Amino acid sequence: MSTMNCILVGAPMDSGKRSKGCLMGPDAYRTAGLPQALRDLGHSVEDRGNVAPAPFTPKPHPKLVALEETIAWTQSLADASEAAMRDGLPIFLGGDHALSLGTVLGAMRHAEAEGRPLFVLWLDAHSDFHTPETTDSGNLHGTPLGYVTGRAGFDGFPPVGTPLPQQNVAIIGLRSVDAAERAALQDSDISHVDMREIDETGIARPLQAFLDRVEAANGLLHVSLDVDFLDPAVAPAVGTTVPGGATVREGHLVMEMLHDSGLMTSLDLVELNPFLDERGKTATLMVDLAASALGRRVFDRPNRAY
Ligand code: EXY
Ligand code: MN
Ligand code: MN
Ligand code: MN
Repeated sequence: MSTMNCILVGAPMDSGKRSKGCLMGPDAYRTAGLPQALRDLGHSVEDRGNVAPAPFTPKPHPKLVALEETIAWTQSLADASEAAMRDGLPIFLGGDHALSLGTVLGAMRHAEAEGRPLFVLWLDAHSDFHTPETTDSGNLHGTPLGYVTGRAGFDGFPPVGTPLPQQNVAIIGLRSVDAAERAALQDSDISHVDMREIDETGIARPLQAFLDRVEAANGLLHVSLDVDFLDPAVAPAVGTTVPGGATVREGHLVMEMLHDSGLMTSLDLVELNPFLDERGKTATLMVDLAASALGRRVFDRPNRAY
């Protein structure tokens, strides 16, 4: 990947769940030095500030948390995503994972306009494959992959148009999947890689197999990095921690392989809740991971002199 025009888009979205704090995420990434880290790698950085949701009228829903607000965010983020895709490499600063309802929809629209397929790499402890009908919690941050792959039940949301093909989605890091999602996933063509598989075979093999498919299809690649992909010991600032997550090195290996592939065309950094952080260590790790995806290395290539 050569030097890029990195476009930072703040998405202080907190409507995807009940617990609050992700609204502070965008400024935490800025404070943790993301813009300068990218400039230090030779990239140009355009910070477009924070997106606001489209106008909406709150209407309490018997089950779904902040439905109208989430729909309004989806509308505005899809537009912001499609526009940013035209101008460079968007990096969305979340905000909870419901922001991906809009960022992936915008990437889908852009990919369709380019006549290329979109692929999505979902780095997460959770599959986020619910629909508003299958979720028990009513938290819509557990539904973005259900929405973009065209599952039923998203009445009132922007129409997805041609759904993202399930075989174009890989979820890596799984260790907390609800029964309804598990049933739907097992019947799907989504590549779902759990931590047990990563324990046994390592994270590189399934990731490289997916990247090879993206390259063979001349695809665009949207990467969605949820803080809870990582082990809570190294990334505590998230409301949905699940023990047994990816190590710091597994996280960096994924990002370094993404950079080596040159395939990533947009990136979500989601679910950071600075209110739960320890002296900014999670925000700093996420910035370091983003920098690895944009080319930060100790050495350009391994030293084979040994
Ligand atoms: N599957 C659970 C639910 O739907 O409530 C937990 C979802 C957590 C979602 C976070 C963003 O990854
Ligand atoms: Mn998630
Ligand atoms: Mn998650
Ligand atoms: Mn399966």
